Amino acid sequence: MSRLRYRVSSAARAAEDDAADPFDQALAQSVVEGLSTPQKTLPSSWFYDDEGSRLFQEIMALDAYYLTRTEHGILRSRGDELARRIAPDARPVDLIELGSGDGEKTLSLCEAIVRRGAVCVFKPMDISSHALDQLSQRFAEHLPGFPVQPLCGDYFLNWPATDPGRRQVAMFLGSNLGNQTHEGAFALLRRMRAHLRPGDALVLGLDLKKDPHVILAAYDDPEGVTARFNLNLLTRLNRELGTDFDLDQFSHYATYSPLDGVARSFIVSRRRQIVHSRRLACDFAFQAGEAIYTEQSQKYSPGMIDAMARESGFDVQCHFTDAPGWYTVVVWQAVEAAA
Ligand code: AVI
Repeated sequence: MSRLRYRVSSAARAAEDDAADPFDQALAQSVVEGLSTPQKTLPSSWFYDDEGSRLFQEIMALDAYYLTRTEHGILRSRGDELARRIAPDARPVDLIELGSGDGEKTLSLCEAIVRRGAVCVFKPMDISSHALDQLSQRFAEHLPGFPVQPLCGDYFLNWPATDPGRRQVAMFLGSNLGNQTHEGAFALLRRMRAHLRPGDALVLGLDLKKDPHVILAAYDDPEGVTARFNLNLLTRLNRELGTDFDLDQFSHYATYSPLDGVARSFIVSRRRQIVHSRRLACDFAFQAGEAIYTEQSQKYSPGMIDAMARESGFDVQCHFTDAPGWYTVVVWQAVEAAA
């Protein structure tokens, strides 16, 4: 085959691939911005393509990743007390879960709500319609008759309507708040607060500060699943933005600092190299050892959590914490906004 024919057919194949993978403007913009600053960054929200979501499921089942099983344990063992906080009186409840996933963690809590005899509609919200289908199936199988009204898409654009006689209880579990920066977390809490009325509640699952070795191992597991999860971001960029990242030339690096209680993940360039993006028509230069900051996971102290509640318009109702004090599920109540 002549060089020219080869170039034409590979360009045609690239065009076919591009047609199969729609161009996400927001992804393109955040990559161009994030890889053009002196400290390269890519937001962790881009981890969750199909493969990233699958790898995250694998992470949640790892021995080293204590967060999920500890949170499940609290929801199961303290479910009846939590149900009492969620439905303290005869008012019917709208239980609105942001980022519900497939509902595995919430099922036991809803079982406790049923045991309490509370009237409740579960309104799970997620960006994955597949996860919401799995959730609906799970509830139909294990808790038939329990009202579930899934909502797919942006939490705040799709916040469900309610009426004055019902108590809204928002839930944000899985330590997802910890993936936000300090300012981002406050912004998110205030947006939630804006949808709630005084007396409504917010249930949060948050990871606590603990032995730094335990935290670091959760983000640097010996099986290498977290490394694959982190590096999958580059595979996504190769597919969706036509970049030519060579995954063998990058590595996963995790840190945890007890000073600020933040676990951080990076993708480190193993050598000096230039990565080209066909679809963005630009190059990104990497020095040997240069790192892309891809994720932060905040670990909290009980004092930080209480201060966060006060500063975002809530009163702390209670903390449900596991025996070693590794993880907590907190219930906050929305207070009247100051005049
Ligand atoms: C989704 N989020 C709370 C996880 C965390 O622990 O920060 C994401 C994760 N990243 C690496 N492992 C898990």
